[in-house]
Amino acid sequence: MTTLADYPKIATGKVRELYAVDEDHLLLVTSDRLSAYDFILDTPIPDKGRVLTAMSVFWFELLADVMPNHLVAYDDPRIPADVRGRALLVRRLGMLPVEAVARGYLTGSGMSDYKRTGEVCGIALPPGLVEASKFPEPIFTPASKADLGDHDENIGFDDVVAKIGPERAEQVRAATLDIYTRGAEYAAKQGILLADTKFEFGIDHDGRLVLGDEVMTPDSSRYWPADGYEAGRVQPSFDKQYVRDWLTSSASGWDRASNTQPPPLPEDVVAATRAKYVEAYERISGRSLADWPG
Ligand code: Q0Q
Repeated sequence: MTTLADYPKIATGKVRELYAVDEDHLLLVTSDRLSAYDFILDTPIPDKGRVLTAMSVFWFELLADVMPNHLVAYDDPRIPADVRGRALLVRRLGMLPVEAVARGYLTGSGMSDYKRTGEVCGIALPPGLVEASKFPEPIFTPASKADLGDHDENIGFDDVVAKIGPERAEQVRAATLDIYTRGAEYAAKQGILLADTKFEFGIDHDGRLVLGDEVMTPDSSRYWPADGYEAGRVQPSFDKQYVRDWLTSSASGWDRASNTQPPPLPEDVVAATRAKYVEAYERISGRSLADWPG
């Protein structure tokens, strides 16, 4: 019987781990951990790992006709029972050293760069944009891969060319914008705005560009409710708002400025947050989480 201990751990993220299965395969495991205000919270969100794994599989399957991906299996004897449903067996790729970010709206580090320079990643934007302004067209805003705990640094297209060459850079930009556009249009029909997202690409043995990592999940993307969307203010997070509101309320006793570990979450906040993850998956995919392994 296969267990996780059989596989060497080769990478650790904030909420995910990566294990080596064999020469050609890896196991990408997503935990129930939630990150807020740059802290990994003490309280897990039950089924978050399963929902985000099921979400990536939904997008891999929907996009398979336009973009090769690294998914081999999500229910396979090589996947240990204790992580089944929140683990993906994937092909080992030569990962490109670029965070391939697409943005449909102005927010976060994009807004910070815009305020400072009128640009994001060297792309000049029209004057007068405000928080959460929707761009006329999505923009490719790559970032360099930061170490665990650091924020990625926005870079220009020329920096991407310097890292991976002009042809690959063009290919990554085109794929990033195409996949994001498809995902954002699909999600918008279900009342969820994908404001931005981060992809990771790799190269397979045949030299093909392959979509890796997780895909358009609430951890790799900003999910906003379409209901109530209004440019000019910070939008609520579809999935993380209950946690953010409780942590910054007097009820938590936590001071964000203290830079101390946030307190454990109350059960009602955990339950409401779990429900939002399940809702996002079921609304976008049209599938029931009950039908997902684990
Ligand atoms: C690979 N990561 C991410 C990561 C820490 C995940 C390397 N198919 C692949 C993949 C994928 N996906 C990777 N390497 C080779 N082939 C993915 C950023 C980092 C924990 C989980 N790092």
